[in-house]
Amino acid sequence: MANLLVTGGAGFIGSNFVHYVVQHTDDHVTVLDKLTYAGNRESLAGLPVDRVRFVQGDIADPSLADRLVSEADAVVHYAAESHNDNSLHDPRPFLDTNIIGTYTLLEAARRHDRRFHHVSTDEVYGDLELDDPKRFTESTPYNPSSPYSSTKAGSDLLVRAWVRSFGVRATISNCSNNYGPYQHVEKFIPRQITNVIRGIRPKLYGRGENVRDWIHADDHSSAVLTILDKGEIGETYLIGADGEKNNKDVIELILELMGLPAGAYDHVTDRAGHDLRYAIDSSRLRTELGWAPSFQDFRAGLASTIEWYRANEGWWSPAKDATEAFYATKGQ
Ligand code: NAD
Ligand code: TDX
Repeated sequence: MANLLVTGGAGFIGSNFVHYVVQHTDDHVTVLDKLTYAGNRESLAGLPVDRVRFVQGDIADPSLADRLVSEADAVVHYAAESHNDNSLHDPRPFLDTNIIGTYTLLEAARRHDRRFHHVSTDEVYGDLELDDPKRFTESTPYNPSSPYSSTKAGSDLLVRAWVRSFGVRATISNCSNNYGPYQHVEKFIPRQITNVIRGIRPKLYGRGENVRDWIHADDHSSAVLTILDKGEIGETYLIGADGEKNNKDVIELILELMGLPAGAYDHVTDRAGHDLRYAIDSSRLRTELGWAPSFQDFRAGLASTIEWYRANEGWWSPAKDATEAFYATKGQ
């Protein structure tokens, strides 16, 4: 049994991780979350109070970070500004949270010699051509494209430096695109599902050829627990489930599963600097640590995600109008 400090635990992947930990381990969790527009306490509703404690606060607050890190056995660091489109509009919060916030936590982990796991993204590697036979591996050079991905790359490099210079016991994981419950309606899949529920046509950026490598959030959680348990200090592990799909195919599948014709969507203004393709080779995690994903069927996983959004309109509805109003100002 361990005490985990989970930063960003009221966000999409962090909250799925907390649910997963409660179901699959005896660990106790303290969530540290600022509750930005992306955080939602309702995502943690129903969890046992004797297992999960919630603290509202900023990871970049040194005294709060110091106290909570000192009370934990291990830190699992999810908190971030996470949306590429927002980073193109206003990069500053991405620097404050992803860079300074990570630095603040690392300093606390260093002072108290705490195990640290840093959750990052495949976007640090830039993008691939559609026909490139190679996929990202742990040795692919960093080449981030957006303010979001460059701040995540910066945070990864801080973790590596704190391992080497100060002996912090840290690991890093870089995961591909997640889907599942509790994802904010600004993101691609929930935006289209909730558009259809609201009678709005789904919105595809550009021609929709861009490929993302989809993984269910529960598979991301099981991978992070595996790395916490068996990962080698100082090492990086790529997390992916061989789920490459282009955006057009994903929109058409959502429309089919929701009973609408395949062409019932709009092409809208493309994202500036839009990464073409991400693809993960997760061989290292599978062969060295013995991890494997459970969700192999994207169609079934997407269908249950659609059901979740249909059943939980009260969770996503308050954010929907403001999100669409923001996109409308960008022609998206
Ligand atoms: P999210 O935006 O849904 O959640 C982020 C959470 O962090 C929110 O609850 C927010 O309130 C909190 N937060 C933001 N700034 C904070 C601060 N300064 N102090 C404390 N809390 C703060 O993001 P997500 O999609 O769940 O992503 C979580 C992590 O996983 C991020 O580090 C992201 O880079 C990484 N990641 C995401 C994906 C994906 O597909 N979404 C894929 C790979 C990696
Ligand atoms: O309305 C849309 N239409 C559209 O075509 C939106 C919101 C997105 N898109 C496209 C852009 C991307 O090619 O869909 C794809 C996925 O977009 P996002 O959901 O914004 O995800 P992405 O930019 O790929 O980044 C996600 O995966 C990696 C997460 O948001 C990051 O936090 C994570 O690091």
